[in-house]
Amino acid sequence: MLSRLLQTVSNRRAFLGASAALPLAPLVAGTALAQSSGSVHSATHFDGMTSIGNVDHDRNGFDPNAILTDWDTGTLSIDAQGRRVRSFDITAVDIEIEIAPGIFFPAWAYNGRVPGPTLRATEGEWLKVNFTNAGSHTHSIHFHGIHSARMDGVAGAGLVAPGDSFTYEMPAMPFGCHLYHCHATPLKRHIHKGLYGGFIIDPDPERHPEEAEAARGRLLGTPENARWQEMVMVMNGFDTNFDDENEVYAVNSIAHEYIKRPITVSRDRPIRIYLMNLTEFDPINSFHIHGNFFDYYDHGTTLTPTLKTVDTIMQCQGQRGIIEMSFADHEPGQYMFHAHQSEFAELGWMSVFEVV
Ligand SMILES: [Cu+2]
Repeated sequence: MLSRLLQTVSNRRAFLGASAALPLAPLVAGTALAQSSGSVHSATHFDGMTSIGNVDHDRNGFDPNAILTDWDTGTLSIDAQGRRVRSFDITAVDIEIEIAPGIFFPAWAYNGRVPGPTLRATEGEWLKVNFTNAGSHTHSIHFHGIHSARMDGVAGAGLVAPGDSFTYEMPAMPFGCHLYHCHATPLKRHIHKGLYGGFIIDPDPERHPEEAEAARGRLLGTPENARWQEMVMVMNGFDTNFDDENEVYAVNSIAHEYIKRPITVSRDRPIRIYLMNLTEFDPINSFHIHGNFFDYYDHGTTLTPTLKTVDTIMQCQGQRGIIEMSFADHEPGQYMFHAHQSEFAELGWMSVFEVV
């Protein structure tokens, strides 16, 4: 047991440069994030706390910088009954991804990315998710939301063999910060391989007259929402040697990515993070911010915070919530955020906000 443990620690540490001065390539200086968020640029600090080299995002086919804000709002139509119907297309594929410099992982991915697309809808709409399985194993999509047993994404209810398709239909209910994942067995293998993503349902202000302003602040496309610097962060881990333990941790899959390219945020606008935990093998993950406190909405299903003025929260696997904070009263600079499990932070789940 001890030798196995030591071997694991040795394996986990093998790819990390403990305190080297890093020759970081100047990546994408000033890359604009989509609409409402900030930008990402190459790091000047914290070089001793990260891995050496850079991941080839072009080869992966997705960029964690873009994943922060690239909501998939699908296609909206009105059906014969006058319902707002929002349709999404998701395809599962086998894909090898680089999760830390030189560390490749044989992933299963929705739409070729890990995490999968961040689906975003409005409370009360009818959702149609057209799922095609182009992978090598049977897969499904199991939504954390309200739906019938027939749409559950388990055996007999939307489990899809390679080459087949299925359309999941459900109401967009309840509003909140949700997620989806494959529910084929063995479950932990199918989740850990990368088949998961964010599922955000914005509140409909008309259904919440007492809290309409707060609801509009959440609803994508409103002026109230545009004030916010919104981003999605999926906490995940990767078992690169298939010993049922993670060797790499991250938010949005790429170890240390947001320390090499800090996420630029403005002091002038509040920050909202849709945070989900899809980490397999470890019972909990956590989020901790330096030099600041935040309000937290567990599952995002309320418009008033469930936790006020905290700087650390934990989530079990499948748990998620919304973090809201502001740097309005702070001096500009780099503020770290990371898992408060030190091991997770050292193995990749370490990030920085560049406050300007
Ligand atoms: Cu699967």
